[in-house]
Amino acid sequence: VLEGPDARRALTRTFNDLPVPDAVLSRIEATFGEALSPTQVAERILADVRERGDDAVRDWTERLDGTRPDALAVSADELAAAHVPTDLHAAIRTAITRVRAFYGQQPAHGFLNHGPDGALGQLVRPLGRVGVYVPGGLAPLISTLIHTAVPAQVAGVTDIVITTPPARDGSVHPAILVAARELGLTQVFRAGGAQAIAALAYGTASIPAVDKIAGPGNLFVVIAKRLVYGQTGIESLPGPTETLVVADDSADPRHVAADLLAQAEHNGAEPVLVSTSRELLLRVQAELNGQLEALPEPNRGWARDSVSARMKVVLAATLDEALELSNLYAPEHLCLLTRDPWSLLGQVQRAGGVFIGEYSMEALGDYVAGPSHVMPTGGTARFMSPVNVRDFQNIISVVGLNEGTLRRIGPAGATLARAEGLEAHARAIESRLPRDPS
Ligand code: HSO
Ligand code: ZN
Repeated sequence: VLEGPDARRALTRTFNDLPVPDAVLSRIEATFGEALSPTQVAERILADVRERGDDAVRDWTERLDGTRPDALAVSADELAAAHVPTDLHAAIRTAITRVRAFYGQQPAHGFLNHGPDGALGQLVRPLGRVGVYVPGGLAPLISTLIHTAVPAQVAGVTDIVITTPPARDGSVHPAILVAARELGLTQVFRAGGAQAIAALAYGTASIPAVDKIAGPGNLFVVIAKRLVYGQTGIESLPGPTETLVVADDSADPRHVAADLLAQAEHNGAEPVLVSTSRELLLRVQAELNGQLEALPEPNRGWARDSVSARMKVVLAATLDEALELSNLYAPEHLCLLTRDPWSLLGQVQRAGGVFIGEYSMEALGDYVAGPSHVMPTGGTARFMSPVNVRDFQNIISVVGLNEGTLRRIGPAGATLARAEGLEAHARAIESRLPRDPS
């Protein structure tokens, strides 16, 4: 149990110290025959796909995902034939409807004000082509497709390309295909990891280059997204998930443990518990062990790995300190399980999402609450936001002034230009100002 300065130190982090599990390092060594860093691996894959296109994507998919897809594109027949049980199909529709309704409320319009000065404003335009990365390593993240593509569609983007790693038999999970169909999306490609990011950034014969890549992924996906930024846009750098629960003595230890475990079952997750009650911490520990044992495999193994390798438990002196520590950590998810959680909202400064009270568990947010579950991780909530409509639009500034305004503000512009030593700028302004009569 961490306290005071120790807690502060343990919760201080930057994106650059993204945890690299030992298992990842040994897998790299086994695959490449040398000890490369994850960044070196991503760089190699990016360069290869840039040079050799589809063949490189196929080679890396074979090497890393254990299947060699002849056709990278999922065919129209395959898409049409995908089938899931009725309740799952209905749940997919519920999620789409809820996320669409949520983003429909995001103010995302421009303005253009015609006044005495002429016109000034901002045009808002949807991006041209967007790539959505859908993770599929341990679990086919159907909901991630919905939570990334819907805000793009609400923004007005019509050209959306999906990439997702194929299963070992080369297939894409039928639920992902059904979700794509429900969203009206037809471009689905079998590619994961850095090779998918490379294809979306540079384009290959099969996979078109996009203007922006969105969606979460494993360490290699996140690193690759950062490396291709500039070639193409990225919405943020969402990596392994993390949840910070703030709980006081009123919290039900069963709920606290359940919420921590729910996220712990994600690969590489980091559960953090901050409480003002030492007794609660102990009770949650006991609950956590019990609930962990009751989970089926392989989930138990995944969750146990997150809990034993990365979980942090903090005793805070007050709820104020708990919130201060949370803001320092800038969690992807902040869950408030306290007597009066609403009273803490004003103190929340840095988080991807805040989940208030016992009926708003983060797991519900992962699926059907409304806001996208693609939220900033790794401390990037200090400067990034959850996926939203604005990520899929650009703003164009509009300047349409009239002569009177030019006369009024032109001299100031020319003066600033000369102060910068930029004479041609000054003359361009003055060329349309009346000449000084003297
Ligand atoms: N909690 C994950 C997203 C997710 N959970 C998808 C279930 N499916 C990262 O926010
Ligand atoms: Zn989740």
